[in-house]
Amino acid sequence: MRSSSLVALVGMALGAAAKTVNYDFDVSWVKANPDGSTDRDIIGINGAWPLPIIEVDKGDRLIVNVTNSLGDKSTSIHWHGMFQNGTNEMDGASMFTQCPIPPGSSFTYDFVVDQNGTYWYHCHTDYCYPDGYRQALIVHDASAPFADQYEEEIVITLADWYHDLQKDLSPKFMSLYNPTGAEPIPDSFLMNDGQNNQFNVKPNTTYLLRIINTADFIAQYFYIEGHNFTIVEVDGVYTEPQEADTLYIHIAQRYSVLLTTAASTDVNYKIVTVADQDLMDTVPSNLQLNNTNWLVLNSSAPLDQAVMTVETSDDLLPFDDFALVPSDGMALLPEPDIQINVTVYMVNLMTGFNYAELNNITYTAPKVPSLYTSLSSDELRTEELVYGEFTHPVVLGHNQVVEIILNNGDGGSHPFHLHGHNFQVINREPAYGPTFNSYLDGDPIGYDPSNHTDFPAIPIRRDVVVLPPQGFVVLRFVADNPGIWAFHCHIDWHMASGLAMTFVEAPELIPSRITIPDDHYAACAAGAVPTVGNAAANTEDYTDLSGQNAQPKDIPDGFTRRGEVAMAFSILSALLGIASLVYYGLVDLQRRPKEAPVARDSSSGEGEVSETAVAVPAKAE
Ligand SMILES: *[C@@H]1O[C@H](CO)[C@@H](O)[C@H](O)[C@H]1NC(C)=O
Ligand SMILES: *[C@@H]1O[C@H](CO)[C@@H](O)[C@H](O)[C@H]1NC(C)=O
Ligand SMILES: *[C@@H]1O[C@H](CO)[C@@H](O)[C@H](O)[C@H]1NC(C)=O
Ligand SMILES: *[C@@H]1O[C@H](CO)[C@@H](O)[C@H](O)[C@H]1NC(C)=O
Ligand SMILES: *[C@@H]1O[C@H](CO)[C@@H](O)[C@H](O)[C@H]1NC(C)=O
Ligand SMILES: *[C@@H]1O[C@H](CO)[C@@H](O)[C@H](O)[C@H]1NC(C)=O
Ligand SMILES: *[C@@H]1O[C@H](CO)[C@@H](O)[C@H](O)[C@H]1NC(C)=O
Ligand SMILES: *[C@@H]1O[C@H](CO)[C@@H](O)[C@H](O)[C@H]1NC(C)=O
Ligand SMILES: *[C@@H]1O[C@H](CO)[C@@H](O)[C@H](O)[C@H]1NC(C)=O
Ligand SMILES: *[C@@H]1O[C@H](CO)[C@@H](O)[C@H](O)[C@H]1NC(C)=O
Ligand SMILES: [Cu+2]
Repeated sequence: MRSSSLVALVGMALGAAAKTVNYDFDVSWVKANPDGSTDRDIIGINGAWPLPIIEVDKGDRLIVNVTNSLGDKSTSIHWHGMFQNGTNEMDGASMFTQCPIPPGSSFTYDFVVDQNGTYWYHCHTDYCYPDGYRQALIVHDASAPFADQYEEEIVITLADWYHDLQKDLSPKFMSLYNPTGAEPIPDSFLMNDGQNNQFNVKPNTTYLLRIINTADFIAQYFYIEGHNFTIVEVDGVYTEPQEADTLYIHIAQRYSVLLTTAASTDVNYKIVTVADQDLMDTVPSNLQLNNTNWLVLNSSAPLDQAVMTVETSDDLLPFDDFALVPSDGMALLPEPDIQINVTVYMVNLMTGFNYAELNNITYTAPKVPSLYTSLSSDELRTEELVYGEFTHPVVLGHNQVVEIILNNGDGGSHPFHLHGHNFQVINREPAYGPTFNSYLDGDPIGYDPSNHTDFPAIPIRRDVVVLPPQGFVVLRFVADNPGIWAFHCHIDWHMASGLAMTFVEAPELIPSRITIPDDHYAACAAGAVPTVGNAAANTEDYTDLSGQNAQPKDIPDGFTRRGEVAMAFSILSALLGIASLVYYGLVDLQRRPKEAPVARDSSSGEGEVSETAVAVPAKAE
C-alpha cells in the first residue's frame, strides 16, 4: 500500500568520463509486508527492503562488497544480463563461477558495465531470490537512440509473492508428496514490491518505462488503459521502435517502452497486470490474478480497479517479441559450427521426487565450482569429462557459432536464460496469442531442420526466451566470451529441480583471462568448498570422477517416462492416501490442455494418466 514516486534521472552528458560506482551490501533478514497481509522475514540490504535500485552510466565500473549477515544461509549475487566479458568470476552463479558466500563472509563483485539498458540483480545460490533478494539494475545511456524522446524514467518491477519462505516451501516442492512437480502457487502479485502504486505523471508527456519481471515463477501481461506505447529495448538490446498495447513478460525478461500520457487530466489511467494462469496447476479462488496500479494525472479523480474486458488471461493478445528488430541491425548468424539439441522433460527418478531434465540429465551441482575446475585442470580443461556428467557440460570452441535447439517435452512454458551472452531467437513455435497452447493437443512437436519457417534476416536478440508449451525455440550466438556460463530455466522451482546445463566456453583461454580474487577463495575456505580438482574434487587424477555428486537413478526399465509418473502416483496413492495429494492441488499428471476440464484426453498419449488421478476432483487450495 505504498505509493511510488517517480525515479527521476538525469542522463550524463555525452562523453562524460566513466566513473566507479561503489556499494556496500550488508545482506540480512528483515521484516516486511509488501501485500498488506502480514509481516514476514525478507532478505534485506543494509537493514532495508525493498532493495536499492542500482544505477550506473554505460562504461562505469561497479563495485559491490557483499557481506552475508543472514546467519542461516549462503548467498551470492548474479547481475542478470551482464556479459561479464573478461570477468567470468563476477557472474555470481554459485558452483558455476564461485563458491556460495557463507554466513559471516564478505565477497566483492567488481566489473565494468559496458552494455545498454535494463537489468536486474538477484541471488543465485540455493533458490534464494524469491525471498525478496532481487532488484533493478539500470544502465543509463545518453547516446541511446531514444534518449531525447522522454522526460523521465519510471522503473517498474513485477513479482509474484509467497507468504511462506523458500525454506518452508522447497521441501514440500521436492517431495514424495509432490510426484508431479506442481509448483507452489504464489499468494499475490507485486509491482515495485508493493500494490496499488500511484505513479504521478504530467499530461501529454513522454516517459521511459523500464519494466522487469523479477518473479520466481509467474509471467504477467501488462497494459495501460487508454494508452499504447512504443517498445525501444528488450533485455538490454535496443530495438527499432515498435508500437504495442499489451506485453507478455516472462520472469527475468525486461522491456523499455516510451509512453506518452493522455493530454486530459480528468481521469487517472489503470496500469493493469494479469498473471498467466496457464503456469499454475490450480488457481485458488482467492488469488487475485489481475492487479491495478495507476498513472495519476489528477489526484482528486477516482482510482478505480480495472474491470477486465476478457474472461481469462488467454484472451489477452500480447505483442510478439519474435517480431522485434534490434536497432544495431545485426544480421542472422551463419550456419552453426556446433549444434546443441536438448529437450526439457519432467520426470520422476528413484527418490520419487519430480525432476526436470535436459535430455536425460538433471543438473546436479559439482563439488568444485566449474570455473575453478577449469582453472585447475591444466590441459584437461578442454575435456567435458572433468566438469562431471551431471553439470551437463558442453565445451564450445572460441568464436564458434553455436545453435541451441531447445525442445519442450513439457506442457508448461519455460523462460530460458543464458549467462554471458544474449542470443538470436531464430525460430519458435507456437507463437504467442491464440495458438500459444495449441501444441498441447497432442504429443510435443520438436524442431525439424528440414521444415521450418524462414529465419528472420535480423532476428531479435535477448537473454531470456519463452519456450512454448510442447513447442520449441532455436537460438544462435557466437562463443566470443571465454568462461563458464549457465543456461537454465529461470523459474526458480525448476532450477531447484535441475533444469540447467553448463557451457564451458573456450576453456583453453580461461586461465589467461580470468583471475580469482583472494576474497573469493576465502569464501570457499570459510564454507569448506574445495577450489581445485575436477567436479568430484579429485586432484590426483582429473579423469577419475568417483565421488562426484550424481543425480538419482532412473526408475527401472519397464516403465515409460510417462508411465513412471503414473507409477509414482499410484504408489503414493496407496501409501499416503489421496488426501495429501489433493492438499497440494495435484490433480492432473501433466498440465492439461486448455480446453480439457481436468484429465487429459485418453487419445493424447499412452497411459500417462492413472485412473486414480482422473477420479480426484480439483480443489482450489
Ligand atoms: C566489505 O565489507 C566488510 C564488512 O563491512 C568489510 O569487513 C570488508 O573489509 C569490506 N571489503 C572491502 C574489499 O571493502
Ligand atoms: C502534446 O504535446 C505536443 C508537444 O509536446 C504538442 O504538439 C501537442 O499539441 C500536445 N497535445 C495536446 C492535446 O495538448
Ligand atoms: C493501439 O494499437 C492498436 C494496435 O496494436 C491499434 O489498433 C489502436 O488503435 C491503438 N490505440 C491507440 C490509442 O493509439
Ligand atoms: C548500445 O548503445 C549504442 C549507443 O549508445 C548503440 O550504438 C548500440 O547499437 C547499442 N547496442 C545494443 C545491443 O543495443
Ligand atoms: C480532477 O478531477 C476532479 C474530479 O474528477 C475534477 O473535478 C477536476 O476538474 C479535475 N482537475 C483537472 C485539472 O482536470
Ligand atoms: C480479475 O480479478 C477478479 C478478482 O480476483 C476476478 O474475478 C476476475 O476473474 C479476474 N479476471 C481475470 C481475467 O483474471
Ligand atoms: C534432437 O533430439 C531429438 C531427441 O533425441 C531428436 O528426436 C531430434 O531429431 C533431434 N533434432 C535435431 C535437429 O537433431
Ligand atoms: C544419457 O544418455 C547418454 C547417451 O545415451 C548416456 O551416455 C548417458 O549415460 C546418459 N546419462 C544419464 C545420466 O542417464
Ligand atoms: C511442417 O511444419 C508444419 C508447421 O509446423 C506442419 O504443419 C507440417 O505438417 C510439417 N510438414 C512435414 C512434412 O513435416
Ligand atoms: C567480449 O569482448 C571481446 C573483445 O574483447 C569481443 O570480441 C566479444 O564480442 C565480447 N563478447 C561479448 C559477449 O560481449
Ligand atoms: Cu521452467
